[in-house]
Amino acid sequence: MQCVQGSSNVPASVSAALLAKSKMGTLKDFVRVLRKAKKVLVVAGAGISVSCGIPDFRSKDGIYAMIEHMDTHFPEPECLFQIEYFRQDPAPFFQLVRNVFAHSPAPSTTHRFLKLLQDKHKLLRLYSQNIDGLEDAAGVTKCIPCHGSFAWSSCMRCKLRVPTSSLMDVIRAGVIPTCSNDDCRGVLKPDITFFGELLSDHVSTSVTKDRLQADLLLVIGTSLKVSPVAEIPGFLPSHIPQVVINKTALKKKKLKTNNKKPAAGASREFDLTLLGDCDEIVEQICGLAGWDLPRSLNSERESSSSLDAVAIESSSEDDDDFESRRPTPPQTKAKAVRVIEHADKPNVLCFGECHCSNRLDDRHNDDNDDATSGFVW
Ligand code: CNA
Repeated sequence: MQCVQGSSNVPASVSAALLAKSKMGTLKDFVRVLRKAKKVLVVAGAGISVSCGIPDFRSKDGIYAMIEHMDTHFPEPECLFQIEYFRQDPAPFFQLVRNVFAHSPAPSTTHRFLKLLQDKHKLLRLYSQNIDGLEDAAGVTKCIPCHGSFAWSSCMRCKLRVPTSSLMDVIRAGVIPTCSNDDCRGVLKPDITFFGELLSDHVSTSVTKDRLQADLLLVIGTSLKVSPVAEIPGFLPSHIPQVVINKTALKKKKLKTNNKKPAAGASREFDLTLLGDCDEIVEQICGLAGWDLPRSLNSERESSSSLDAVAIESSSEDDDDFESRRPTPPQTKAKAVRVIEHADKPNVLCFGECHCSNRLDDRHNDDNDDATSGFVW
């Protein structure tokens, strides 16, 4: 990986990014950088869908905790998503699907924020680890669902593909869905990447191209425990500002070199960490930027909320002085949320309350979850 160091010969876009990186201590600094950004690369995970009623994996009330209460004999909850275990007995997986995916969730505020970035021609790419298809439902087309999608299922024998929605009645009835071809009857497995399966080559090809174009990285709602997606932040050139929006603090995963040893020297810290609920944080960001979130299907609920406005209107996305302008009628209504700064952690801001001591479920909090095969970058 080639890292760009500060020097008088660096291109203007790189110097701008270096400057932005060095000046990101407040939310306003970040909003200023975001307004100027033209190619935002987003890495997202299960946290952006929690408010849609889909639990994540590793939080204390996440799917791994649910699996521990199921009647299974797995040595680890992760085994439920291991392809080898699925081949032996797909029943526990479909039992979980019944509990978690049987409703019809709508996109979250964060999904709509990502659509907004796309509408503003700022989104370079969304690398989502989610399989729920809610990016699609929100209209985000510049999304790579790195771990596949639950929307379709394929027969494990003859590869017949069917929409998973057509199987939900069977799954809800507690029956394992099988292929409709009489001479086949193979198990129909949702087209998601299980642990032990390879990601599509398309993911690494796309990341390799995008890393040289991105001017800002946002990491939202992921524990960054699953490789290779977890390696994306460490793979981007070091001058690109990197910002986390999450409930738990993150460190960058160390990049492995070709001889599988972690690369030495690279910083594992992000430039700015915004800790709290991602929906609440993106609302604050939009309010400050004067951006209107696209309406959700469920817009009645939003319009009924009595919220303080923090919107600030500005004529140009490149306007450095946007925060000194007078607010025009608010575009985005955001709850007034307390933003907590920390003297000992200048690059961490907490929203609502202090989240610095938030932890994932202890059993899944280790840093060595290389469950999905890594890319060769
Ligand atoms: P994870 O390891 O469970 O991490 C989720 C992260 O999101 C944690 O750091 C949480 O602190 C954070 N988080 C939870 N709620 C919020 C919130 N409201 N606001 C901000 N942050 C929040 O899940 P990852 O995505 O990191 O792991 C990748 C796995 C999870 C992929 O293979 C997915 O397929 C898999 N997964 C996907 C879904 C889905 O599609 N919705 C659900 C559950 C698991």
